[in-house]
Amino acid sequence: MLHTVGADPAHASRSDMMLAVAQVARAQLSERWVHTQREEARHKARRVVYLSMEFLMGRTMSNALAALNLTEGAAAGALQHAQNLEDLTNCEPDAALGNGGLGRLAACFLDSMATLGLPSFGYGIRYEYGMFAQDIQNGCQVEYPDSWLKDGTPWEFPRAELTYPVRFGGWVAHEDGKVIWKHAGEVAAKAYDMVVPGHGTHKVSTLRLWKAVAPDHIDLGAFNTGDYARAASAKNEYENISWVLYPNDSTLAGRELRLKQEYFFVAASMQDLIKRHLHEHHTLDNLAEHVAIHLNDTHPAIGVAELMRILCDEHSMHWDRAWALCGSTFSYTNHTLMPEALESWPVSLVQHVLPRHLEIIFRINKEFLDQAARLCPGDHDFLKRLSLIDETGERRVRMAHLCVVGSHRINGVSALHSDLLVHTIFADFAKLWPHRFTNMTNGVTPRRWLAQSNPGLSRLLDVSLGPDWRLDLDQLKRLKEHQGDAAFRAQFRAIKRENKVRLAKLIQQTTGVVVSPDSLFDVQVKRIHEYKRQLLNLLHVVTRYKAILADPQAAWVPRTVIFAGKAASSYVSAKSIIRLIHDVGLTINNDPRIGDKLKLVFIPNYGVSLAEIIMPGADLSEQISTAGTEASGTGNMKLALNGALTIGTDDGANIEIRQQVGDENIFIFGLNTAEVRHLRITGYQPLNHYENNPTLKAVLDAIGEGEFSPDEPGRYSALVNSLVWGGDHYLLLADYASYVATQAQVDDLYRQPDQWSQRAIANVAGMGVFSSDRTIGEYARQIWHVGPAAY
Ligand code: T68
Repeated sequence: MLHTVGADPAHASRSDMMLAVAQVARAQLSERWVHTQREEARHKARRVVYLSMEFLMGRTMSNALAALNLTEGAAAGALQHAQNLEDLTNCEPDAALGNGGLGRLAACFLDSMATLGLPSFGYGIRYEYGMFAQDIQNGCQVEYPDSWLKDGTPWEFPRAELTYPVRFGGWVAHEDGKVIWKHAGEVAAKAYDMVVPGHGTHKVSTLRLWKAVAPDHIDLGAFNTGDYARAASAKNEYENISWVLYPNDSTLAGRELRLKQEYFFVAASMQDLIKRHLHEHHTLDNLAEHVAIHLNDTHPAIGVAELMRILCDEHSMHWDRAWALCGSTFSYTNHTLMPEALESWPVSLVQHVLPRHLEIIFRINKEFLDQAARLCPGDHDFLKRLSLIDETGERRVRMAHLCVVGSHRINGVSALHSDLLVHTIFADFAKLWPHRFTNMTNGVTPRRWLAQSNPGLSRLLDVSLGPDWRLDLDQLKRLKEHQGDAAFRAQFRAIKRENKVRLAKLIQQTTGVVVSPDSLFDVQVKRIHEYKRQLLNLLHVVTRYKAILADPQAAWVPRTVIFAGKAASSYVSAKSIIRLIHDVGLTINNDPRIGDKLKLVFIPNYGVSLAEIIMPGADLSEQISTAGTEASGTGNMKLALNGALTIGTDDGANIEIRQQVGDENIFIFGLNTAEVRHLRITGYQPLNHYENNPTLKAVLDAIGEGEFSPDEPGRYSALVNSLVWGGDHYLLLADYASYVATQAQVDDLYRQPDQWSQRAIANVAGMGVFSSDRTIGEYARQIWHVGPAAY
């Protein structure tokens, strides 16, 4: 406290205490880190480089203490100062450098890479402002900047010596066979490292984040003349590149600044990895033998062109050789089939920002299309579909195509998703290169999502199975032996209840609504998006509300329906859904005829740390996307791992969860992917469902005519019309009846607490394969060919 925080221990504040504990962990991690780096360099280890625009890390403290085996020591230390460790860890802001699933997956993967001892580097952007903070005012989402760095963070290591220039714009000179990019502007990328501690090992990996800094000379001129305002604005123009995370999940943000962000972090990371490689190997000829570069979605796709530029223009490598090297270095994960999320950049914009890269992309495309034409001569439609350039309308570069031609492996994130990839958006490529396409089903780290978030269940597992499940989640299978033990089930139930009490407190603090921990906690937490169908959930809530009013004496199973999630700031219908949840909640929660039978709450500002409280307290996990739209889902895994039962569609990883837990331990409803496709082809008529199902009609009319918004009766007419008259793109009305009927089965089971616990335990027992250690093991063996370092 005295030496590192500079505070008097006798008068230390809570955040002083937090910083002091962090410094102890930081010092120990530093030692491990330096050792890991030294050994990896000495052994010239083959490394994975994971390029991602997003890393949704959450807090670091508890995870660091657990990795160092310091949790108990820290708790005892805190107690000496009349503090408890939980209050200290709560002082740390989340590092929310991501939108949702994709960013959190990257964070779970870092944890597993370190834990498995894989020599690995994550590279991303050190956003000054992460995912916006969500506030709710009069039921509406309001966004606030997330200034997570305002008080500094004890977890980063600025690397002043690691600064690389990143260039933009200008034009390209071709002089005597040499190519010279006469760039127009340059910004410096400065490295800030975050430690990624492994568990059960002393290995520590690195997350290296880049901050954009104006080059020194920029403001000198203005500064010297005393024009400080101009100096500041010139500086800002450069530094805004790493200023803020784009808060769009699953939609393309086609802005120049976004393209610059993508190139900025890729260019810096490439220079860094090439410098390291040259230092260890003195040639780039063997780059592919020592580095595997992974593209987390298409956001770092420009890396393919950048590596070609470095090899050919800067190191005079022959094009064909460079291209072969590229292909064996890169691999790519696709996270979505949604057309609005598929990145494509106008050719004119790429020309303006990255003129040399555009030339390279054109050449890659030409050679690729020549090759394809030799295989399928005369099939112009085929070539048009394959092209890296979309020529319909304004010409655009298709970034996913660049990734596919530039990678030796391309994977989806669940069995269904990977299968759809090769039958839909990548069908033509799969014809050319079937062996390139594979599946890597997602996983989540059991350290954060069970050991850290659910101490009660962790203790029970330790007693029943021993502590090894943290590093070998398949151990959970052995819970089956305990499922038949009534005393064990009672303990399991007691733990769930404690977690629900904790969640109920959080609900009261954040929403003011008092909910009963004895009610069924029905949870849907994820980004708000039409394809995820929060609105279908809400249709069920309103259905139930009306049914309770119609028959108040029936034996209703009390329910608390819990939502949380952010809507992209510009996504009007998603914001309208948030408001509707609040309006309906206001009506139901204040209706004295309803009491505890039904409550509806929306917990604001969903993020990693809130999720750590919500997941352990859930009974029912809502995974109700239209079949074929949710690539995988990872919240589904976290909830089941914490003993929630899933009600879900035949979509994404739900299908594999069902295979693991068995049909009797999951509630699957609605149309499957083939049925969705068939219905769409044959002509879906939502109006028929509206007219033929009086319950559904009453619910939609109530919402559409203003029963929940009497001050503004037309508030939700557009939302309802988009279902009944607007085509109901995500087929809510088609799945409604099946969903409501399945919810009744959920009630029936919940009436038998012991039966319910048995099935909840079966869910935990089946979650072994959904550890990100399994996922990363597969990537390492099958795609990256990287093994744990043996030192
Ligand atoms: C998610 N994708 C998938 N995208 O929706 C989810 N998009 O099914 C899957 O489990 C998860 O990835 C991990 O594989 C996303 O989260 C984005 O966040 C995103 C961000 C920027 C632009 C487009």
